[in-house]
Amino acid sequence: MGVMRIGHISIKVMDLNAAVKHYENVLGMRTTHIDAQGHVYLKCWDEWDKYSLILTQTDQAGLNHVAYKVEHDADLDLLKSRIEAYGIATTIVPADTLPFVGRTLVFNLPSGHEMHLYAKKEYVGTDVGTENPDPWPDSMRGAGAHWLDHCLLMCEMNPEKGINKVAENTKFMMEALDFYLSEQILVGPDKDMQAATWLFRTTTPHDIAFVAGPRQGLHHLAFFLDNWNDVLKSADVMAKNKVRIDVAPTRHGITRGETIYFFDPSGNRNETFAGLGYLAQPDRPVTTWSEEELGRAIFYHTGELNAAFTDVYT
Ligand code: M3P
Ligand code: FE
Repeated sequence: MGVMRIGHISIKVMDLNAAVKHYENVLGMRTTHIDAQGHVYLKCWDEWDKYSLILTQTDQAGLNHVAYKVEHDADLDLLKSRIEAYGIATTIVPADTLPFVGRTLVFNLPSGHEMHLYAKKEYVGTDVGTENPDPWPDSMRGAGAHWLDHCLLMCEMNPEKGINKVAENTKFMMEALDFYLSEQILVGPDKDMQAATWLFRTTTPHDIAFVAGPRQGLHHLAFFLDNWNDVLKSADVMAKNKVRIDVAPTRHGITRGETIYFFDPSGNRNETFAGLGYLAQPDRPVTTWSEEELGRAIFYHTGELNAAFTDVYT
């Protein structure tokens, strides 16, 4: 029932050909569709639905929308009334407004980011299939990302003006969409302001995260890898392809994830993220990180947060 997982992310790029090359050769995705307007749709080898990434050529980088898949079509009606009862306007757009996707519930998070919920997307199967499958396909290339794992959205926070969209988004996701809070960073004199939150519907530590910043935006989209070795290998792939690496391989204190951050050619930040971290259960206690341990929460080894990491985003 309800939201299952992240389904796709639609982002803006400034050089479509360079972007397609990046997501194909570095992440290892495959183009599955190009529509009449020239939008490119891609999937990872271990995903079974038609696509998890939509690229739109325009004059800037950033997010168009992020979409989550719900289990049943009827969930859309239920969630529509819950979101509206919460005070957020929604619309339902008909099937095939986005190619290969069923009717879709569209609304904006309190932060302003556009979110879609849908129940159906054309099934094409993973690259290893479902009959006596191999553990990985011969078609695998680049980092061989398994699937789109999560996204992190930057949300406006301005304590002087009493604005905290991280807290507003978090409350909304929990109360209207039944997300669970796994981890949070609390700041302020009374240590009661959520400056960042990690939320889940799957059994991984997060399917979405919100971090405070001066304006709303997209911090990164993350792709799942199995383990630390695969993260290191993905760094080799990035070097081979002259990809701009933002943060060399390290571990997050939060989620225990093993990570690299890097940029696509338009400056959208990507992450290759490995490790289950821990099995996220609905009844788990919330992990809280304090302002003093912020560095270690984000980059566990050095414990140092560089300003560019939080200030630079699309
Ligand atoms: C992650 C993650 C920031 C923290 C990022 C953490 C932007 O990306 O996957 O846990 O401060
Ligand atoms: Fe991440």
